[in-house]
Amino acid sequence: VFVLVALCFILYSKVVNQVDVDLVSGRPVAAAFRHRPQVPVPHQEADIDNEILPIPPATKSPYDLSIELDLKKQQPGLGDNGVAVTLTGTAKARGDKIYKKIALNEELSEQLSYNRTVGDHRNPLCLKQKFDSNTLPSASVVIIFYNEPYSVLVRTVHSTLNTCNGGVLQEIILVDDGSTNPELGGKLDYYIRTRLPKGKVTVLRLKNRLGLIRARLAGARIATGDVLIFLDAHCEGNIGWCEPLLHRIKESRTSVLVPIIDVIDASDFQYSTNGYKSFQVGGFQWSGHFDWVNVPEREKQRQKRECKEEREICPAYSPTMAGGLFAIDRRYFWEVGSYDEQMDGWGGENLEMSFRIWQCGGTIETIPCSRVGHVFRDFHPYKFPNDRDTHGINTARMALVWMDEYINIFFLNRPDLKFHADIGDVTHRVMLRKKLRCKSFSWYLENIYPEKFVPTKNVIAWGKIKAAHGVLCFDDLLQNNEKPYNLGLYACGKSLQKSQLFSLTKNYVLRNELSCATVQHSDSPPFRVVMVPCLENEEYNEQWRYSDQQLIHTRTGMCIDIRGQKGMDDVQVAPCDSNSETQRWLIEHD
Ligand code: UD2
Ligand code: MN
Repeated sequence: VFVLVALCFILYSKVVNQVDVDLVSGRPVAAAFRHRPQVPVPHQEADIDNEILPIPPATKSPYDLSIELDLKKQQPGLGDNGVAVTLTGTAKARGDKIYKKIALNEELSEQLSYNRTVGDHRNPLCLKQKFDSNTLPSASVVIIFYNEPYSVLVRTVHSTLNTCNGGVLQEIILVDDGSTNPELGGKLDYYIRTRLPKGKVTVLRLKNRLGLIRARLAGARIATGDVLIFLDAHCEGNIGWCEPLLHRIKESRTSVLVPIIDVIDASDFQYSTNGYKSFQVGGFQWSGHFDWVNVPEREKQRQKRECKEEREICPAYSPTMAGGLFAIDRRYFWEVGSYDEQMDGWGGENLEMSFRIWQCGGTIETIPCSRVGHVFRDFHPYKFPNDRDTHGINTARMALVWMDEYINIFFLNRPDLKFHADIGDVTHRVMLRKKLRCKSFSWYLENIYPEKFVPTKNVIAWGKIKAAHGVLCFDDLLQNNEKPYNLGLYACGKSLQKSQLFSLTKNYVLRNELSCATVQHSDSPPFRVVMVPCLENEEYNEQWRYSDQQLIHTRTGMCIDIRGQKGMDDVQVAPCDSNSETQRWLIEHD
């Protein structure tokens, strides 16, 4: 028996230790895949600086096979310049299937080269800017991930090495927020060790999932660069996107910067922009959600004064930021309170940081010569810790610290959060606000975001609008505010609720947060009241008067009348009649 075992062993080690050298790469090839055709890693551009280092050990790791299969699957040139790619046949079916599961076409991602290009979408004026990397601060790029598709994450790393490369990149820190996907473990480590420039990329593994806020904090703690640049794990940059950020921070260390965030389509990976001249900045809704808004006219004027003929590429003040992609001076990040480490999971940290930066003396700016694409997904491919609404809870923490009396408008929009048990204590953040001597939320609204509509400010009347005759109130019937919808009527709530919150402003506009009341153009009745997205300049919206309890539409001269109403969403105007009971309306606070 002993002889037999020994014989087997010798035979086995002969097979395993047999080492050949691959003719293409000069690297050792294990016997198991000696006969596979070797696929060189697609090298598309001369200036890619993450050259492939030879694999040092003679014995191959099982990861090599997997990595080589990955590379074999990639099609050089596919999706280059950020063009859309459509799969066909069985690949398409696989892509569609995984898309339904994780809101991203992982099949296609696996076919795109890690080094695919996305095109240069910058304003041509940017090309005139020259930066001397020797005098710029250095950057630590922090990329956090939780169960992201492996190929997408690796592409984000390659893209960063390729496009943030002018000598300013100190390091890339990947923070694994307790991922359970095995590919993101040993294989990722091995890939980094054997295929990427030495010492550039580090992985920090968190034992447990801590949520994206604490994951970013963990990354920031070990970073050594002058500037922290945070990225989501599914981003691809345009050439030279780091330098303009670093340059601006050198000029102004309390400026927190965001690139223009372009869209990488989650199903065909097309990189798309709104053209190089127009981009949006960050706003917010009273429900505590981030939204995109056009650069306000006021800000365009400021850019013109500040940057003259270069106004198109002038840093644009942004009332808030989306949260995932930004650059901040590393020391300033800590000085200004980093993050609220009691925020769990996902969400809310972006508005918290936005309000804090502005209220405590910093600025948030969009840097037009810095462009990075981000894969926007239709839903989260992951569950939230304990299935909690971490966005809501985190946002309530934010509101308690930063929004002063305006928190009432927030709770009006989110009554579910008012007494939520999981919000916890915010004393240490309130102390921080005191210590930094930060300004009030009303200062922020007046000076940084005067365009933001406040339902209780500069209004003639606001609150529930109730039919004097009956029990019904104006109600948006929970319509999507991005599109026009018919104004509705619904039983008045006991207390004021968001759907019944309306204002008649000093500009005589009848509105809620995002929509303004108009009357449908028509030759004959019914003349319906339609809510349309408000125009940026409030004065340009249609006007209404409130007099003797009547609501009179200026353009048609008619009054809102409950008489002809056929359904819940059928509020109409009719010729004014001062004796008519059905034309009388009571506004809660007038
Ligand atoms: C946006 C931000 C995102 C974050 C979020 C609010 C952009 C483009 N994205 O949502 O960065 O500010 O708003 O919180 O501005 N992740 C973890 N642990 C978790 C959950 C997520 O590490 O428990 C990672 C995830 O893998 C990703 C990043 O955090 O790399 C952001 O998550 P997302 O991409 O799902 O968020 P997104 O873009 O919808
Ligand atoms: Mn994201």
